[in-house]
Amino acid sequence: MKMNQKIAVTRSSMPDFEEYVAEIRPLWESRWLTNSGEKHRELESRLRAYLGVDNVSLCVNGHLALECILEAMELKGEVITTPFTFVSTTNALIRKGLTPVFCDIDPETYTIDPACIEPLITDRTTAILGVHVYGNLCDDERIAAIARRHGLKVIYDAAHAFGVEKDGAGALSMGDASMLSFHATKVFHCIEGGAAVFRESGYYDKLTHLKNFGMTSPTELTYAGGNAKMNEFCAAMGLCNLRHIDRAIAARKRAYEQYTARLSGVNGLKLNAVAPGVKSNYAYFPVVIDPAQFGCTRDKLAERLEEQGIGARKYFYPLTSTLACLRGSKQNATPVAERISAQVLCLPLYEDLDEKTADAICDAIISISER
Ligand code: T4K
Repeated sequence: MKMNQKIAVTRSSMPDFEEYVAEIRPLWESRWLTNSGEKHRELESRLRAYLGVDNVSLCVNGHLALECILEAMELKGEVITTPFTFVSTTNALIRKGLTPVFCDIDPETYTIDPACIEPLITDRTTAILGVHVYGNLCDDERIAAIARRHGLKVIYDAAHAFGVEKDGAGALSMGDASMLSFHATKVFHCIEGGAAVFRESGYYDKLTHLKNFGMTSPTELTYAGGNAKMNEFCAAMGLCNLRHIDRAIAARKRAYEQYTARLSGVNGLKLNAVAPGVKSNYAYFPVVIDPAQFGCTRDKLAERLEEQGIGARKYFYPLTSTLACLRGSKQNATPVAERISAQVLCLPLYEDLDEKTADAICDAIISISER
């Protein structure tokens, strides 16, 4: 069956139009459109309360938030990281003059495998950069223990982990710093946006200057900073979306559970598991296809779904260790990451994915597997 309308892998949540207009109306009066205005300050303070962290600094997007974090921490040398992520994570390291050292991933959570980290540590290693991919949390306890033993910093790319908690503690309480993405495709979005979250307030202050050209006052040019500030229109969108975030996550949960119920018996299809004690945000619905059992490869499944108007996406293929600028440099073997990257497919998941559409997507997958 072909869908009447193409179904994309995701679809931005939108507040009521009038609500957004009411939120931005004061900007016409104040003419204050950016540079840490009222909306920016209010969103930072509301996010601190919602996420339960003190040092949240809003940025223009998640990518630059991560670059600013690396800059604020003055990291040098090698950083142990995962190749199974959106290319932004690895690009941020390279663009800040750091060498990414790729570590394999855990076959269940798809996050950096702590058992593989220690053999990769050299005297040039300064940090570990994990990614809470799909909102699955890294094993912070084991990572923190390794970091303590070797005097390393721990940073998390938490682009997918907005609002995720483990045993009542927020994902952002992990590590020395975390980056959040508020891109239009994320569970919580500001059209474009992101944030840097720090354990230490000193880094927060520094990042606040770094994202505004490194000026500590109009006449003090302290750091060679760039421009990574969030504007007032994006902050206003964030304020609206934050009011409805619990409803958005509940709607995603419903669709997620529907997929789980319908697809859990399908041969050769491995579903993502929410770990015990974790409050998920249901950001993505990745499935891993074992072609021998499922009856066709991930690529074939993606192609057949596409023919029926279903836009599932290969998040994340290829591995970021295949980046052109890294070719020729020695790479560690990451066999689990390679396998998952070749077999994973993210199914459409968004707030207003209705029951009928989710059912039709499941029907399509089941019928492809039975062919
Ligand atoms: N780290 C990780 C682990 C990340 O996943 C990301 C971003 C980052 C870092 C960097 O954060 P940001 O700097 O972006 O804040 C998308 C997003 O652009 C990107 O933000 C996201 N990860 C990545 C996983 O996905 P594309 O190239 O797949 O997006 P695109 O344009 O194909 O959009 C996918 C679907 O989303 C569309 O088919 C329809 C829907 N969509 C898209 C847009 C742009 C909407 O509904 N509304 C929209 O405005 O990268």
